[in-house]
Amino acid sequence: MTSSKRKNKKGERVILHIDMDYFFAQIEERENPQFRGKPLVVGADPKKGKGRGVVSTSNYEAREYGIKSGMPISRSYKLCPDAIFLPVNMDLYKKVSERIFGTVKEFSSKIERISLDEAYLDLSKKVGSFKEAENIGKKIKEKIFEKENLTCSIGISKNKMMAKIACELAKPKGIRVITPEKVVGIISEMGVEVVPGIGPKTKDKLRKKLKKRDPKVRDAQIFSKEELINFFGKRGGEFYEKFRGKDSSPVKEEREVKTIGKEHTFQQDTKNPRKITSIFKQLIGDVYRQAKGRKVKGVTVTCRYEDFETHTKQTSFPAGEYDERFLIKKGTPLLLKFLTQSNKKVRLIGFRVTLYG
Ligand code: TTP
Ligand code: MG
Ligand code: MG
Repeated sequence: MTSSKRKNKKGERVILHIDMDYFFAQIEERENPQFRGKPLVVGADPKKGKGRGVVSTSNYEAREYGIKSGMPISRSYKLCPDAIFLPVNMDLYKKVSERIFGTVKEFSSKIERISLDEAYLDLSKKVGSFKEAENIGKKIKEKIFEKENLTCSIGISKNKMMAKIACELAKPKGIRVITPEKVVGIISEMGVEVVPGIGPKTKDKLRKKLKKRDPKVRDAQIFSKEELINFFGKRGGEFYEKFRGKDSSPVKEEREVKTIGKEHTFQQDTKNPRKITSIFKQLIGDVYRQAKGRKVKGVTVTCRYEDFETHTKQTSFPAGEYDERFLIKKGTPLLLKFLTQSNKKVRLIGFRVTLYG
């Protein structure tokens, strides 16, 4: 009997994480089968290496050249000038995503969508064992392939964090179960950055405290909860649990937060406040026109500096139908904070509204 055939203990959760493989690029391959097997990059126009903007994603062939999501498109062109470069066809990807997750929902209505290509399912009430959950996972994969001719990867474990880690380990095209008794052993051997919330800055602090270049979760387990809270504040307490493979966050069913947003990458990085605010107002105008007639309850401003460091600031207010001037009034102070808090030039700005209902 394999360990995944075990019966679940009472109160134990069974969480499934699904993530589509190289999503935008895989859709493009499906639409253009002649591109299969060749490196393919979806993102901004590379204009022979002089284009601005970033790589959205690429297929696995392109990843072998070192191409990654979020990388400047010009760099990806240098790494592989012969790749096929395609623009982002978001309308298509959204439609495909809706269909896929409509199918996934048929397996469990307890679903939380995280992005266009990713969701968590809580199967706790539906299955009696991890083996049963694995069978559901296999069926989901088959169904998606049958209906959409697209592959995905699936991870299953006792909580969201571990299910996502299992999914990463299964990529591409795979399915992986991490049973509760395997959780600590597996996470302990991974780098600390697998823990959600540990980005480059937190990792750097851990590096210094542990005097290790590439600290593993196992190394970070030497800290007591109090020490971690001292280092990182409230988040530290959460890290303590996560270093032990624990994550009690629930799968939050829909009531989908809808947002509408737009971004602008400057032709040249700039610090000119007049230029930046003028583009910013145009972005707000565009977003306002798209959101017209909808109730808005918050705004988010994104700023990416010349070194690619990217930050967001947001503010919320009672939901209502507001005019463009109101959005400018709410958004501008956030933008100004970005311009005053750093001497760096700005590469990209974005504006987004959160819709109500
Ligand atoms: P991911 O699931 O992170 O990546 P992926 O599906 O392309 O590849 P993987 O097989 O590793 O899961 O993101 C899903 C889609 O979101 C991706 O296809 C394109 C888009 N995306 C961006 O536009 N910019 C980004 O920086 C990232 C990470 C993703
Ligand atoms: Mg994906
Ligand atoms: Mg994803």
